[in-house]
Amino acid sequence: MKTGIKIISVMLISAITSVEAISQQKSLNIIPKPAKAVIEKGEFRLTKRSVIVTSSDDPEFNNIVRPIQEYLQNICNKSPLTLKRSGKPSRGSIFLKLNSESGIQKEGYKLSVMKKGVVIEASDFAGLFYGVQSLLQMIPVGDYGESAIKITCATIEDSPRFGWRGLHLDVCRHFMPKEFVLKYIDYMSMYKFNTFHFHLTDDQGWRIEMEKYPDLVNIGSVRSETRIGKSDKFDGTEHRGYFTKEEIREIVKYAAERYITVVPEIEMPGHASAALTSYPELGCTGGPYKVQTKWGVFDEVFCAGKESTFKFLQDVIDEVIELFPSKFIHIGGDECPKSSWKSCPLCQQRIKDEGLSDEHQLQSWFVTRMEKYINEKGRKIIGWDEILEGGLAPNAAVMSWRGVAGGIEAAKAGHYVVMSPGTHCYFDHYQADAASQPLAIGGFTPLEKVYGYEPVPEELTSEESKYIMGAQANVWTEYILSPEHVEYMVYPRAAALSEVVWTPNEGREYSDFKRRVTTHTELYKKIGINYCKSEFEK
Ligand code: TNX
Repeated sequence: MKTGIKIISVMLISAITSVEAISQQKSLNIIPKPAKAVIEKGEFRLTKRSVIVTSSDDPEFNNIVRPIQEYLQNICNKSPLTLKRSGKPSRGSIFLKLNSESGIQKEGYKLSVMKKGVVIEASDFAGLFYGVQSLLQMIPVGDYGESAIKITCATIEDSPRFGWRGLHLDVCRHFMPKEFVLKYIDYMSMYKFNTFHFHLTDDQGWRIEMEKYPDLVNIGSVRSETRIGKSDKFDGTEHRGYFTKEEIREIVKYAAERYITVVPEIEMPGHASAALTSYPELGCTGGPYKVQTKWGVFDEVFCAGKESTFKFLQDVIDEVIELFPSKFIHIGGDECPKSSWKSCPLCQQRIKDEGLSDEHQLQSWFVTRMEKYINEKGRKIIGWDEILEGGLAPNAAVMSWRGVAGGIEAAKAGHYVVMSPGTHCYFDHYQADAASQPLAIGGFTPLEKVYGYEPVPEELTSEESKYIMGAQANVWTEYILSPEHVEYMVYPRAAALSEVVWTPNEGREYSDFKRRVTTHTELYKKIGINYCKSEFEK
């Protein structure tokens, strides 16, 4: 009797295991999860006879073909496929079809994996690029050599929920080399992020070369030492680094080839110590200032009373606009203490002359003046939610970081918003029990919390919700000293956020995501992304 039960239970367990194995195999494991996906019977076999065919000879197809070839070579250990430009689909081919009449939404795609071949169709190149990302994620990670790659047949119709799917990187607190920035952008594109917010200036370092103001990097990109962790000690070691214009151009081009817009952030009026150290005459007291060696908020800010401040900032913006084709220029606007303006005769005079009531309005006047200049150049400004204080500049978009209240207020007033609340979108926060983690700034934002984020606040009507452009995660590097550490803080949380900003809510479920992201850790290992393993060791 006992043996009988044992046999039945063994049979049951093995039956469960084999069903699991099949469903595991049959699951597409795509992140972010596509809006619609149907698994079909059979599989497509990618062999060395397979070819890539493009629907025209437009050179932009290079951006679409390149990731396929690189993935096959570097991840699957296969030779590149033959490329036929401007052909028709043939048996066994991957056909890339650009069709502006397809009715497929911007950045969307239709992917059909059939036994006889693969077709990816889109109405723009970004859509084709995302179709390719999905296809590549359907290849089980492995070393294929001479064997065929089998891809489960499926039909996918997909397009993003939001137009702003962002990740940010602070290269001021700790400088990150160009090679890493490129890698960061490349991995973003795998998860269909389309906006890279590049935080380039802050109290602890100015990181972008400006021709008119060479001291911004000669002086402003160097700090004498850095506070060690949260201790009272300093490391006694100089920290320096900046991007030349040439490097910036390379980054912008590399990102564009992956359908990612680089939004530069030039901080004003606060977080300006590095700029003021380089050009002390731009501060209220004239200095001396120093490139800060610890973290926090500093009283030294750009003087709002001097015309030379605006001449300087406009010159900087001219050079920035020339480098970055983005529609938005981020002007910071956060954490600007008002004490130096309070005791500055020129700032007080400005308040009087402009009929302003206080220093908050002076900040608003400052930002509005810069906005006008930037608008005249055909661009828009976006700033942290402090730019709401004292009145929002007329065309400004708001990045809501101190919770969601700023985002709600701005959307209700008809301004565009990017949601990035500290509660869910700060990847400098802990992602697991602090005792098990490298030192972080604080907070607690584990994978499931990120996954559970809803960028459209309940307080908004459907009309107002249209102003929510999307969401992004911020990666501040006060306590993140190296590229490896950045990756550790970002992965796997970026995978969770990618689904928040891409997938319709109805299709999202954490346990299903968790299963898929677990399969992605194989990919992380293979490509060498340093990720946090805490969630996978439970
Ligand atoms: C607040 S978010 C800041 C940054 C810090 C960050 C640390 C924002 C607009 N300002 O300067 O690095 O907190 O989490």
